[in-house]
This record gives sequence, C-alpha cells and structure tokens, in this order.
Amino acid sequence: MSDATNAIGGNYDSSKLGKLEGLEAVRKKPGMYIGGTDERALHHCVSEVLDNSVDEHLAGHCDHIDVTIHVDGSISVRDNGRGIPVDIHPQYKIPGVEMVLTTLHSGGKYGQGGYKFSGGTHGVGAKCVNAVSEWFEVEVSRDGKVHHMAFERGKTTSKLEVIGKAKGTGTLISFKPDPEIFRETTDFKSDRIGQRLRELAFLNSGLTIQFLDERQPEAKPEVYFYKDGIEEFVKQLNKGKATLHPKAIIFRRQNEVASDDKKVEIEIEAVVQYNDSFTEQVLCYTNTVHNPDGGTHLSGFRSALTRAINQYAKANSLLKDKDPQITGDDVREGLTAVISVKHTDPKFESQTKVKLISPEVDSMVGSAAYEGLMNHFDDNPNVAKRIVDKSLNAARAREAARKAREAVRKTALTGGGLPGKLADCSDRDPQNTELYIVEGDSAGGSAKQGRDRKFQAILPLRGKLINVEKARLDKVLQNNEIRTMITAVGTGIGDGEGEGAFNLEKLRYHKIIIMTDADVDGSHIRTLLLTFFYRQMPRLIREGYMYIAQPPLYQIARKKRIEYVDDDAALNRILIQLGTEEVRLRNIADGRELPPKQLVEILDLLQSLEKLAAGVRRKGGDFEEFIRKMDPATGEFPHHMVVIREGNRETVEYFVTDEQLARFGSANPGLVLLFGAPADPAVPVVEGEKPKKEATTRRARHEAIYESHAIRDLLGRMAKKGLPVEHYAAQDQPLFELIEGEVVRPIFSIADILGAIMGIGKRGIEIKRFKGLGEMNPKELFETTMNPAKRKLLRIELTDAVKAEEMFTRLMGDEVEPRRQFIEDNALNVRHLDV
Ligand code: 0RA
Repeated sequence: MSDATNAIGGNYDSSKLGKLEGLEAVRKKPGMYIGGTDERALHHCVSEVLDNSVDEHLAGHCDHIDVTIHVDGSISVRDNGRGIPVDIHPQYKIPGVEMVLTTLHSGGKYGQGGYKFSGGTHGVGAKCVNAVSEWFEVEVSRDGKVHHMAFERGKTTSKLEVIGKAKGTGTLISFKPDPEIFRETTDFKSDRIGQRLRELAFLNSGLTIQFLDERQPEAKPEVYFYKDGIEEFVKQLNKGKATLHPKAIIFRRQNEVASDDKKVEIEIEAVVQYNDSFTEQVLCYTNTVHNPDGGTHLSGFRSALTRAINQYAKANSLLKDKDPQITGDDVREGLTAVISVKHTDPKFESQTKVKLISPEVDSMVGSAAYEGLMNHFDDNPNVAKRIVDKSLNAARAREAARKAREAVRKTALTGGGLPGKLADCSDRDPQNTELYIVEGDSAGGSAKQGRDRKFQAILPLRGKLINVEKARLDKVLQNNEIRTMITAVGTGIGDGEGEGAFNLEKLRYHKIIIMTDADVDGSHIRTLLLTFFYRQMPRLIREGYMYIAQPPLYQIARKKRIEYVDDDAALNRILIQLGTEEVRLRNIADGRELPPKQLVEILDLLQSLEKLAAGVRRKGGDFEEFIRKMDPATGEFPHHMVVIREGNRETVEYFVTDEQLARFGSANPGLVLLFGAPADPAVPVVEGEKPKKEATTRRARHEAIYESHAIRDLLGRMAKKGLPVEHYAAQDQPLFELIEGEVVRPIFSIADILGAIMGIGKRGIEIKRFKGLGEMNPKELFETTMNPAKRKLLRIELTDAVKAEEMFTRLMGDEVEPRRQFIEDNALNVRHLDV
C-alpha cells in the first residue's frame, strides 16, 4: 500500500500510524518478538516484565518485587524501583510511560533506563507484552503521585491519569494474555513462575520477591529472600545430600577487559561445593538469565577445575604411579556449582540465550576459578585431599563402568534381540510407535490385552527398581529391569561418542510413556524411572520423547454404572450434566422453560463467574454490591476498590473509572489511601490505635479489580441469554422455578441456580478417588489412559534443572524425612508432579 492510498480519507498522522503499526507488527509476528505463541512464550511474557523490575534492582533502585496471579488468569508485577517516567516527552509530546509501553523503537531518553547490566531484551519487552495482551495496565508511583494508564491489545484505552497520592516510588504492571494470540493456552503455571522467582532471588541477594497465586483459594504469599545469594543456592541444590566439605568454595572477580576493540565490564561470582553423589550439577547464568547449554563461563570453569585438582594432587604427592589419569569427567562427579556472570555486552549463540559465546569470559572465569580453588586447597588441605580422593575413585570406576556399558551394548545389539517381557508392536517405524513402561505385572497384563498392538508396545516392570541415584553406574547396569529397559528403548546410554554411547537415531519408539499407579509406590517407581532417564538418557527428556500417562482422577458409580473422570473440572461438568437431566428450569417472567442445552451453557458461565467473584471477595469486596455498582451508561464494572478501616469496621467504596477514584481522594483529604498494600489486611490500623489520631486520619487501601474485564464479558453473555445483570442478586420475588418431577422449587437469584442443580446432580452417585491401574479392566484402561483419541499425556519437560535435581535428590537421597514428607504431600496429587 502506498502512502497516497493511506492518506485517502484524510487525517493521516504519520507519527501515530507508525506507532500503531509498530505494535500491530508484534501481534502479526509474535514469534519474532516473544518467541512464539505457545506455553513457553506465554511465560516468557512474565519474564519480560519481570526483567525490567530486576534491572531496577541491578541498578540499585529496587529491593522488593511482588508477583500475583489473579483469578481471571491475569498477572501483576509490582516493584519499588524509580517508577517509569511520566513526564511529557519533549519531541513526541506523550508521557514517557506511554512511549515506553507503546512505541517499538523508543531509544534515547527512556530507552533503557541507563542500565549497566541487563537481563532483558533492551526494553522492548514490556511493549511487546502490551501488544499481545487482551488488556494491560500500568500504575506508576513517582513524584508523590500515583498514575494509572490502561491499554487493550496494545492500544491506549485510558490516558495517563493521577489517581492518588504516592508514598514511595515504583511500578505496577498487570496484564492478561490475549487468547487470540496464545491459542494453545493462556494458563500461567504457578510452579514454573515460582521457580523462576526463587532463582531470581538467589541470583540477586538482598532482593525480596513475593509470590501469590490467588487462583488457589487458600494460598498464602511465598517469600523468596536470600541474604547470601548463590551461596544459599548451592546449599539448596545440595540439600539432602552429604557434602564433602561444610563450607562452600566461593570466588569473585571484577574486571574491565577488551572485547572486539571495545571495553566491557565483567563481574564473576561462583560457588562450588562437592557432595558424595556421582552426578554433576553446574548452573550457569549471564545477567541472571539461565544458560542451559553453558558456554564460555562453563568451559573456563571446567578446565580450571581439572587443572587445579591435578596440579594440587601432583604437588602434594597424592597420586601414586599405578593411579589412573584424572580427567575432566572424574573431577565432575559429585560437583555442585553455580556460576553467575554479569556482563555489559554479552554475546549468545542464539536469541534464546541458551549458550554464552563471549570469548573473554572463558579466560577470566578460568583464572579466577584456578586461583580461587588453589587458594582454598592450600588453606584447607583436608578438603583438598577428599576432593582428590573422590576424583581418583571416579577415575577407577570409569574403567569398570566402561566395561559394564560395553556388556550392555553387546546384549542390546547382539544378545538374542529384544527382552522376552516386552510385548512389541507390529509397526517398525519409530515415528508411529510408543512404548508403555508399566508398573507391575497385573497392570502390565491389562495393558497388553487392551493396547492397540499395531503401534503400542508394553514393557511391564516387576518389583523394585534399583536406586540409580545411590549406586554407581556399573552396579546400575547389572540390574535386570534396567537392562531390559535400555534394550527396549534402543538408544544406548550415557553421553560422549563411540561404541555403546547414546544414539538418538536408534530410538525404537518416539513416545516413551511411564504408566504407574497414583499411590505412594507408584510415585516412587515413577521417580526412579525418571531419575534413570534423566541421568542416562537426558536427551530423551530434553527433546520431548518422554511422557507420563494420566489415568483418570475419579471413579464415579451411579446405578451400577462406572465412569472415570479426568479432573475436577470434568467432575463438575458431569454433576451439572446429571443435575440438568433431572430438572427443568422455568423462567417465571415469560413462563418459558429453558432448553437443556442453554441451561448447561448458563451453568458453565455461572461456574466461571463464581471464580471471578472469589477474586473480588478475596480483596475484601462484596460481589453483589460490586455488581450493583455497574455504570449503566457504559456497562463497565468497578476497576477500583477502596477498603476503609475504622477500628474493627470495614467499609468499601467502588469506582468504575480512574477519575471517580481521583475525585474521591480529593474529596477526602483526611483519608490516607495506601496503594500497593499487601493483599492480607495487614494495614497497621486496627485495634489499639490511639483515639486522638483516629479522630482525624482514616486509613484505607486501594485494590485494583482486574477481574472487572472478565466479569463484564461474562455478564454480557448471560444478558444475551435472557439473564439480566440485575437478577444476579437475590430478589423479593422468585425469578425461576426449578421443576423436578412433582417438586417445584423457587429460585430467587441467578447465582442460586448453580448450587441447586449441582446438589441434585450429586444425589445418588458415589465419587471415589481412583488409585490403581489394576482397578480397571483392559478395555477401560485403554479407553481412559491409552487411547490416543481420548487420553491426556503429560510431556516431561526439563524447564527447570534446579527443580528436577531437587526433586530427584529429595526422593532418592539419603535423608529420610524430606522424602517421606514429599511423598505424603504428593501421593494424592500426582498431577502436580512437575519435572
Ligand atoms: C525508563 C527509564 C527509567 C526507568 C524505567 C524505564 C523503569 C521501567 C520499569 C519497568 C518496570 N519497572 C520499571 N522501573 C523503571 C529511569 C527513570 C529515572 O531515571 O528516574
């Protein structure tokens, strides 16, 4: 399209159009800006917003970040940094905050906040998130004022407005991801976000991060704060393991070096502590971003470690002539370390920052590590000797393991073919086939009978699996169940190259599915299996070939008929279904009965509305009152709430617009209105306040009601179905009649329909939590858990190495108490086992 065509119709404002097109570009090509539209990209949005707040911390202006997931699926990030500038930009004539959040290439004045080290993508983050959000709001506390502004899909819907007085400074960004963009899911995963927040708190000592998921009705905020930073991180990673030396080895270095003919500043901090396990765990970060594929910091560290241990061993005559050579692999057994690099201009292999490639980091980490380790060894000869001994042991075991691996490989490749226990499938193309690893012979039998033998292979496992975490590889490989599994999978194990090494091309099935009972034993076996795959075939997990079968959660029995139900949502659907089969709902106003299909739709909407209502109530609001405060002219519901405390009494005011809230503030100068007060009513004015003070000052907290958008949409849809907003609350006269056979029950509000029908649905059925696979016959097992058309598989992701490590150690390590606790916490909750 030419400019001339654009100009037709007049009013062509190039600057405005340019900006608009800017964010449109993000919506058109989300892949380019936020890395896609899947679950990963969804969570990436949170990181983008979070990174800005962390940058404020790195620059020394922020020590507190609050993250909250709301019941409508939106999320807020609040920091106490300087606040995004709100003054009018001299050239563009719009407030800085609007520039920062709506213009794609706003360098210069508000460009990057002048940050030295930045984890974010040069400030493009927040505006991209704005572009892909159904709505996006920002609240800035700065210059003694609270400013507010709102957007929808990147376009300004509410101009910058002062809504109150600010106590300090800071920024609050809230947004709801747009389902038009994120078509797969818009559901934030609490675990995933919590893990990242904890990791950030480790990497930024002194920063307090608070996290609350309001979707969990009883949830309390979690607080992450680590005074000693990555030292505590390493302690955490080693939790449950016996360490070789109580005090971790720490080294730091700060330098200005030349890179590509220009000066860069680099800061290095690393913490090292050995444990008595056989696995390595080294996590690398650049500007607080995790680099799962390592890079120059990792290579520098690794070679320094090998050099230091060999050097110390030789200099102190700890090696005998017959001892084998200590290699890099040997010094890494039982090694736990975190390396955190801050760099003014880091270079990565790709956009995703999985690998650092800045060459100058290698030698700087190398020399810092070598000196740090040698100093520590010289000061602590006992520690040094223990580490050398451990490395030597590893070197000796390496030889034994090599022989064992060789033996496994031989049986796998030549030794009479596939194991007898394996019921293989007939299709030979791995792309089409799947392997079920099943706990126990009886479930294994059912799976064999129920499966589709064309593409589904079954491998039943008998008895206890060897604990791969506590045994050395040569022992593990002597175990029969393990050998059978390796042979069936086909790839071989371990990393490295050459004979017997892991080879993905030999993978015999492109889905490896673990199927265990939903009880304590089942979760134990599943963890053992995952540990084995994680240690010996990590690429199977990393590249998405591993799955966990998801048997149904409930069994419901009704008039001798048995049904299986996936989860709570499905159970509710069934209760509603059953309830509606028994009743008819008559609208008294027009005497007509609602068709069953429409009734089910309405009940669905009511369920969603209940969740949103809980969000309003959680903040201290009254949902019926909230609904009454709708602005009849615009159909908008309150976006702000002010909760006023006087003694023990609490009163609540509702405001639809920013202006109404601002006006209320001006009209009540004696009222101290706190923005960003904790969700718990911890505002310190309750009982015992001195009376003379109370007479003049009242205190209140502001609550933003993000649910307002979703409530408006839902109630709008209900109104279209003939249920007006006014009827949500109880009326004097009945609105409906619920007719069940001879019985007619009056219903006084829309809200009551749901409870009444669910109650009827529950009658006469028995709901049982379903545990053992063996409780199902072969046909049921296939239909609920194995049939590709109906089953739900959980793909195992290693999004967070830290969490996986910790979980594996907790379950497999030596300490009994955390293991018992973990199993108890999770036994009934297999669905939340995230690895
Ligand atoms: C631009 C300039 C300045 C700060 C920020 C942006 C800023 C952005 C975000 C996003 C979330 N929290 C934030 N905090 C600050 C510098 C402001 C100054 O110099 O006072």
